[in-house]
Amino acid sequence: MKFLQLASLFGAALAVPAADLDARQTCTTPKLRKDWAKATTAEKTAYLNAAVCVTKKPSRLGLVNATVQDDFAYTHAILYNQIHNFAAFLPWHRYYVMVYEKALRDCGYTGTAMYWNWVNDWAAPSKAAVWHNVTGFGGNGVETNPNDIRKRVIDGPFKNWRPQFWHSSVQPHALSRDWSTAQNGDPELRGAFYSPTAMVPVNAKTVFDEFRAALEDGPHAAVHGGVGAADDNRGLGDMGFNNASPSDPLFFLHHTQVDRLWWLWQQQNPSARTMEYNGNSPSLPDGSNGPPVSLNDKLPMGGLAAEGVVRDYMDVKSAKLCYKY
Ligand SMILES: [Cu+2]
Repeated sequence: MKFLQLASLFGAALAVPAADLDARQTCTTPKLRKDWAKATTAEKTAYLNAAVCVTKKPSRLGLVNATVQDDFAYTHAILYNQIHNFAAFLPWHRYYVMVYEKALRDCGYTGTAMYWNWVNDWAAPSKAAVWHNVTGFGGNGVETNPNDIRKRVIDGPFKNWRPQFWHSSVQPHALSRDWSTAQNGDPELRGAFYSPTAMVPVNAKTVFDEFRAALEDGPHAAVHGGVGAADDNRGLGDMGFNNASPSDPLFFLHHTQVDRLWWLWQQQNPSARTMEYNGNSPSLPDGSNGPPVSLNDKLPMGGLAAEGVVRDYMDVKSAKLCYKY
């Protein structure tokens, strides 16, 4: 704004038109990220075509027999302890989803990341639009190989997709999902853990790192486990308790929703919360608390993209992000 005032004062004396500077340095037209359930068939098809393309393009990191999708899973797996269970979880995954959105664009997509609003689907998550076999990501996995405990996804656009990584090791396998079933008191796909009622105490947190912990450990973990692991101890699907969970393209709809919930929390008090960042870094090897986090902390992205700085990924309308929900 200050610049525009100067521009009007000095008028023609300026060498660079104000509009050009705005486009480079600020976010003037944030792109809207949509709810998968409300997107049109054409929008879903465009997204899925690009997402399939990402699972077919050769690795840019030079990983053997791997694709760009594997690059994402690998990067998430090797950085795992630097990006989970403390404050960086939220800005790191915000940046990471943006890098994936760029990968979709490299595959011809012109839209934005989309989200699975699982809060709306909590009562019957298996009926969610994201599982559709044509306009979604395919459904639950089934046992197709008695020698493999994983359950293979056999419908939808990713039925032939073979991720390279399982946890942090090379272990080529068919994309797998193993929805938790409504048994033994465990609700279908763990829906009760991300119902509107379950979200109340999460959204009521008033300190950033308490909100982050409640969101990460509660609904975020429930969706990973609900989609990817009927058995917590083994993890039978890619989305389950698996460092390489981004092998399932659905990961990015899940994490865009996590990102949106953070944004909604920030919007409850934007002036205080947009740049609110606190808590401790991971514990040190001797077991003592890590140092307090800072907005100047780095966000490593492996070879996927340039290293980021937390402060650039706090505000969705920052120059590096520029989107809205
Ligand atoms: Cu993660």
